[in-house]
Amino acid sequence: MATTIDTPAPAGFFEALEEHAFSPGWAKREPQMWGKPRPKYRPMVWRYADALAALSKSVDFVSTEFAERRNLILVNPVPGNIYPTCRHLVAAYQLVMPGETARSHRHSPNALRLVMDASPGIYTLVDGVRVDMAPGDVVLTPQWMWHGHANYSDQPAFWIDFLDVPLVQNLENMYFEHHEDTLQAVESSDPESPLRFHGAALAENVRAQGDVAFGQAQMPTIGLHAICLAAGERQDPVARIDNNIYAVTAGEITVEVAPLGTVTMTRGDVVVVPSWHPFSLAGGAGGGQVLRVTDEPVFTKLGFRDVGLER
Ligand code: GTQ
Ligand code: FE2
Repeated sequence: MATTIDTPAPAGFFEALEEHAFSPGWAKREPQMWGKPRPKYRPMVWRYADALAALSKSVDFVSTEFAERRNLILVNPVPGNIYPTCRHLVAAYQLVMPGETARSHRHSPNALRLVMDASPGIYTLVDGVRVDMAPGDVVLTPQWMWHGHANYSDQPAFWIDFLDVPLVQNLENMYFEHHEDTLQAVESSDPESPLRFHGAALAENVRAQGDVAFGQAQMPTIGLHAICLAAGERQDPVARIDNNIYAVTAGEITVEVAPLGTVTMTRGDVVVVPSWHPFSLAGGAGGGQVLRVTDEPVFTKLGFRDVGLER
């Protein structure tokens, strides 16, 4: 074993280092490497009913004319955090009232929404193309595509947004701009847009296959899976390298994860399981379906998924 002989630093040595923006690597204020992952974020469940109630109240004093979006961000409840749902992703519940539009903009982050409640006449306008939204649909707005929303139905529209904003912020690549027209003009309509995944088709495919991955061609950083679990069917517990947000799309799903314990979730409820937390999902009474939104593609593309720790 190597031995080191430590002698005191000359007077003023550390102060002089600081002047040159140096810090001694042998005496760090806090360690920067550790033996096992230390997940910063924690598991959390959000209830659709709570979001519906709060968003419905907010209508009295928040209009989409002034707010960029009428949305409630699912902020991971670790001390000091004010935005991310987990390290690389953020989720939000959004409400657009009948007759309202949410103005067109574009940004470097990728985004998608999972439609919870919508009637005919509700659509997202993507680069001037009208893409209709029905309950259960997933509509993608990949990076830098213009997008705005319109509700020309007689019912409120609720959906859940997912974006890779925290990843993009970590990459120092966040930028955003408004469209010169408040809502971009509709140039055409494409109900079968490749950016739209119909809820009905997803539900049917997933009943047959259990797990259906989709949207990978359009979204480089966000993985999407429709997952179906029969009553009592339980996934093996795993601790994943990636971060996962699950939103229940039908039926009942239970999630088991410390420190939450076993939690039963129904349509519109969301759970985040940040990386390295062992967890398992199971079908509740009557079974259920979930949308899994994950940053797994980031780890895969960068080569971090299959090296290192035994997991
Ligand atoms: O609908 O374009 O929840 O840009 C957050 C940022 C929704 C959106 C959010 C957004 C949007
Ligand atoms: Fe947006």
